[in-house]
Amino acid sequence: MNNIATKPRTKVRLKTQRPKLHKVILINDDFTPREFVVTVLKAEFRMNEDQAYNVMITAHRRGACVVAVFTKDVAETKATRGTEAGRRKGYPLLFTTEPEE
Ligand code: TYC
Repeated sequence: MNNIATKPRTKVRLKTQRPKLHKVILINDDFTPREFVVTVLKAEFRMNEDQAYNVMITAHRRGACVVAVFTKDVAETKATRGTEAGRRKGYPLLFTTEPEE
């Protein structure tokens, strides 16, 4: 076969498939104690005291703070677990998720 006629002219570059990441967002409220928010962040998101305090105080001051990004399933599970931890204590603590751009 004629090599010149059959050789593809464009190289196919396969892009690596990466799952879209989702942000877990901590929402401020007026009722959940600061220390409890820190405890939940440490337990559910494996943060140390300083990391958890900084996320908590940022949400407190600005209204919300991105906690971390995960695949969709993990983000939703962690947000639900964090929200439920507050609910068990009667607090309105809320974690939401949204896809990253
Ligand atoms: N605003 C709360 C308080 O003053 C503390 C708090 C911070 C609650 C962050 C929720 O996502 C939150 N006790």
